[in-house]
Amino acid sequence: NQASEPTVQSPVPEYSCQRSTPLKHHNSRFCEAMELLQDYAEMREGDDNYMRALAWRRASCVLKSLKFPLTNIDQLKGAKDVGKHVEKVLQSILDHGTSDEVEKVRNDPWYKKMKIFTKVFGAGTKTAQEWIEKGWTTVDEVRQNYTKGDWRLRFGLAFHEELMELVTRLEADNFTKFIKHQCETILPGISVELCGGFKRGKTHGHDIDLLFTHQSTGKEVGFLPRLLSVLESKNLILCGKWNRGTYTEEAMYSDSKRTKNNQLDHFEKWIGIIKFPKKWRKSISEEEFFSDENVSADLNSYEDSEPAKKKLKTNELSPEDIAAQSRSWIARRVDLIIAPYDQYFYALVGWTGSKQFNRDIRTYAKRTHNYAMTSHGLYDLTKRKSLPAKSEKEIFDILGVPYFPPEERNC
Ligand code: TTP
Ligand code: MN
Ligand code: MN
Ligand code: MN
Repeated sequence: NQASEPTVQSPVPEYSCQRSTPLKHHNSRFCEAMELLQDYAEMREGDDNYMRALAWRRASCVLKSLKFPLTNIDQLKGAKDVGKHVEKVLQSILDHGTSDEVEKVRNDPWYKKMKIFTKVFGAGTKTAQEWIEKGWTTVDEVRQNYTKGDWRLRFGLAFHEELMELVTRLEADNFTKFIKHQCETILPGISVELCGGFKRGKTHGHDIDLLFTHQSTGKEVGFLPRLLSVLESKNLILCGKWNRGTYTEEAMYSDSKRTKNNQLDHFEKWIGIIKFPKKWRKSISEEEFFSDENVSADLNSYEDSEPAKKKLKTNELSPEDIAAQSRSWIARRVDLIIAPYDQYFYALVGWTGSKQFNRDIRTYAKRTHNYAMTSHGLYDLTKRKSLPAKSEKEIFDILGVPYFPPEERNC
């Protein structure tokens, strides 16, 4: 009967960016297991674990792109990224429904705590580890005992429960609509695009990623501070940080493309938490939406400061106090990113993701063309020149990768 079972097309394209990866696929139980092992490796230190994490992810991505449910390990013959260790885990799931290795990690007390703590906004693996070493086991315990931490952590802890509640597509659409409406007054012609997981067709997400650009390059300069002033005047900002853009083409040809504060790209952006009116969580009429319409903000008052810090100083209220207040809003994580138009389509690909899709398309660009790909552009390292693109499709064409729409980039 093996002959009648489907097998992968042979050979499977090596990079996930060369394959269609839909959101809903046929192998979620296998992928869930492998991504748990990825997760576990990512939490542990060292280059070996980093490589291990990537290996689990790549294997998971192969399974995600299969057009059929795996029923026999031989169906994977001809697939890259499926080594002996992966096969062992998959075989065990095929035979018993579970894998001992996976279940051992799932029940590992350290893993469980890391899982809880790294979900806190502002907490990476280092902070999570530090909390575990203090002997804390729940976010509540951290909240009662931890007094250090930057504004991210303080708000992340105080608003943890509601930030854990996933943002719905409807909420994301409502927020986008609201921002677009504000933009009409602030800077006509600015374009606003909902990116991230929602762009890839997810119905829920952990935040709202909005990418802005203006077709006449230069017009976008100064826009974000003005938008933030408007949001501030409407009392919609809980906390956040505005970062100036730090892009130089020069840096794209060097090995260290990361910014000083270890950000993934050099765009001007705001990362923060919005006070999301509860009425925006359901379908609402345009009228109701724009009823409290008075953009009276001083459009130039937003300074290069951390509004959260400013707030913490001028406000008597601590994040915990604010969280405890009776209020008509809930906290929602929002990223606002500004891209100059000549970098826009690269920014769009980068901020659409997935994270793994970006990794693979960048590795592919480097290995096959000696191009450095970032969210700012594509840079030919041999000829030392950049390769501009006027659409997403053009980027794929330059690279010689088949074009897949965002819904098929769920690697
Ligand atoms: P996120 O908002 O972190 O992720 P997401 O929108 O895909 O998922 P979620 O629904 O949970 O919010 O990042 C937005 C995009 O930015 C992501 O799709 C790809 C890109 N990105 C990277 O390329 N690498 C990264 O490390 C991160 C955090 C994001
Ligand atoms: Mn985190
Ligand atoms: Mn997102
Ligand atoms: Mn985000």
